[in-house]
Amino acid sequence: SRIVTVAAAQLGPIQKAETREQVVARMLALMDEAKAKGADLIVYPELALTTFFPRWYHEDRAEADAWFEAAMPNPAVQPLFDRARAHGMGMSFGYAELTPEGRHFNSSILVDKSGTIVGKYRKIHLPGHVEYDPTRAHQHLEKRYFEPGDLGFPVWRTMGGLMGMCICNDRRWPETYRVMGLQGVEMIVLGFNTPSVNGHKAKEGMAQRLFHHRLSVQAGAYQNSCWVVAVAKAGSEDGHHLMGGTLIVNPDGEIVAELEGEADGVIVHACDLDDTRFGKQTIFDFKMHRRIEHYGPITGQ
Ligand code: CDT
Repeated sequence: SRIVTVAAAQLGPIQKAETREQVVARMLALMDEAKAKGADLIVYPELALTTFFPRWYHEDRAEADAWFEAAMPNPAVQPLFDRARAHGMGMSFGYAELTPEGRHFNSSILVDKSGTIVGKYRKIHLPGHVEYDPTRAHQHLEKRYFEPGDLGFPVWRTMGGLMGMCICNDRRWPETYRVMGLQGVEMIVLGFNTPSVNGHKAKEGMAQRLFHHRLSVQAGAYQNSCWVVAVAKAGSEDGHHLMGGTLIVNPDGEIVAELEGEADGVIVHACDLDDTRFGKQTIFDFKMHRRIEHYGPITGQ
């Protein structure tokens, strides 16, 4: 067996006025709790360091740069890197990335147990819209503030396995998992910020949103025979509610751990990466069973 003991570290709400330093203090407390529970990898949500700022409209986009990190690590997050290394723990979290060339991405990183950034992912499926939309119950301006990721869906051999990342809306797209599945991915980690109501569709409430969330990650895990660790930022941010639903799914698509509630908290599970073997060698042996001659329309051919 090859065990990765993973902690899914949900963050409760982060208000607009909260600083990086305040959030990092909360993340450190979760990291210590994860360590006490035996974790060797901790996973935090999408845009973990700030409120979910794409709900706020800045007419002048440059103003929104205050939500972005121009360097990673930087002094505000250095304590996370130091503590994780001291604990001998890997880590993944999401943040808004501002590159030296002035490009903007919704990104996440994978940090190994020595504190080295071994992987970076830039969110590919950006939901929402570019301009202020008065017909919506709330704004979702990811398409205004970020460009689509340009790094594809790589996987990394680290911490004893083949690891991949995606972010929030990506989890609803089967292609996300399959591109990593084709590279043999054994564990996918992802963070999300999902408003508990649909800004367009009044009838889609939290129960249905939680259902679609579980459906997506359970299907992705099963159909690619991999572990999926999905971590929420949850609760009411300045009156805007985000659903919870932090959970860990095994390669059979079963939920093995799920966090109750919408506050800061961790769930820990010992994931055996060898449990991915059976599915990958049988029904989802892609080399043996895929019929790509019929898949052209998926890639626009
Ligand atoms: N952060 C993020 O991608 N949230 C989306 C909300 C979809 S509604 C615009 C999600 O897929 O959960």
